[in-house]
Amino acid sequence: MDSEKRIKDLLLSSKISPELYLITEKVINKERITFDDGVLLFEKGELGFLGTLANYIREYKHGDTTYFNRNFHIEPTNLCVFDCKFCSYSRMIKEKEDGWVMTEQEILEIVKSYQDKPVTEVHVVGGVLPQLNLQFFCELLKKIKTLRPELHIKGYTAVELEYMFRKAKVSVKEGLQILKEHGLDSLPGGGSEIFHSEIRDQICKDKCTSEEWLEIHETAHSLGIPSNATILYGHIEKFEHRVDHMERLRNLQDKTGGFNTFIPLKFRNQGNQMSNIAEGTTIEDLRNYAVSRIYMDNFAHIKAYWPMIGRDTAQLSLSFGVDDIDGTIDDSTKIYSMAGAEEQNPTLTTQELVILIKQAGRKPIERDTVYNEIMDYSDFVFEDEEVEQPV
Ligand code: V47
Ligand code: SF4
Repeated sequence: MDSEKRIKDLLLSSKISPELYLITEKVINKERITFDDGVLLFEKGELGFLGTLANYIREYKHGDTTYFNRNFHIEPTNLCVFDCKFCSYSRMIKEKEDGWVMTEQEILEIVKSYQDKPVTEVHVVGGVLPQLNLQFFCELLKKIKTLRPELHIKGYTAVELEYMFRKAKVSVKEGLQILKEHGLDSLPGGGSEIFHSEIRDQICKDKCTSEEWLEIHETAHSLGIPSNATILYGHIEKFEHRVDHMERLRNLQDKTGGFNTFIPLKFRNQGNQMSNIAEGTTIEDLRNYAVSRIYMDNFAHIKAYWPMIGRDTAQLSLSFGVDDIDGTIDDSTKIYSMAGAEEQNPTLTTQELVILIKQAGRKPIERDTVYNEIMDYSDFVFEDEEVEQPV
């Protein structure tokens, strides 16, 4: 795809305003765009324009490569002491009848059930409960590693960690060090939502603050624990809140370089306290991926979480800055299907994921959690795959 020619044609065309022209020049010259530029892109950038810019960046960073990984999720509980207004997943303790809390044995049984499968990562995330404390998770990490030493454990959002460390009366650094010693390899990006207090105070006032979230990730990076970052967009926030969120992450990434990927998460409105808010359109999702790619110049990867947006939008997103579509998840994840995600039963086999990427004209590469290449599937033919014969 000649993204370079397309962006130069864009500059020569009379269709873009002088302000957008200046931003386009910055992108071509690989200069950083400002906060105001980011807001302007959201306000004035139409879909085709943003796609051209984002795809240009995506292709000079990664060419056609599109990453995926083979992982599974463990959600130890859906009970939670917090009360995030957007959460469809948590059953407050008072609604306990719909809730689950897994025992250590039940969690280990899930790990064992993947023993013969070529997964490289387990993602452990869930609600926050006092009994699921630092000691419980240390034991669990140790036992998972005993069962499967090579499995990468990506676990616990900053929200879970802040609560766990506070209750255990250890500092963030001590807590993370202890978890690392027991087998924790990286942190997922959840819990960041929207950092700006005007919004955070309305949607998730009682959980860890933005400053705490950033401190936990900064400390993790300083201890050699990489992490991801997310944004929950498309609800009551304004464009400037999205850019403020990205700005804080971009600044931290300048300092530490410890983030692997940025994952925009589309707000879904079923079964939560914000159901009165309409969900955004697919066009808004694609525009948001594109601005994320343009703004987050020091993040190597932008990930689209396909169970949330569905396979079609995931394919489209690959032309709007996204270079990673996460993993071959089975129905072990419930957070999103309960919120009304596109995929009610989010399962894609490796073969389906590879075909999905190829159909979008991209090159499927299986990665590990930290983006080491495991396998190039460009020319791989699956046993039962029908290969088109040249005419
Ligand atoms: O922080 C909760 C989001 C997040 C809703 O790091 C919702 O690889 C939309 O962060 N509509 C947790 N989103 C999950 C998460 C994640 C997911 C996939 C990969 C990675 C990674 C991280 O889920 C929460 C919140 O932002 N969420 N409810 C909802 N109604
Ligand atoms: Fe609890 Fe997480 Fe749901 Fe918030 S988003 S209520 S912290 S499970």
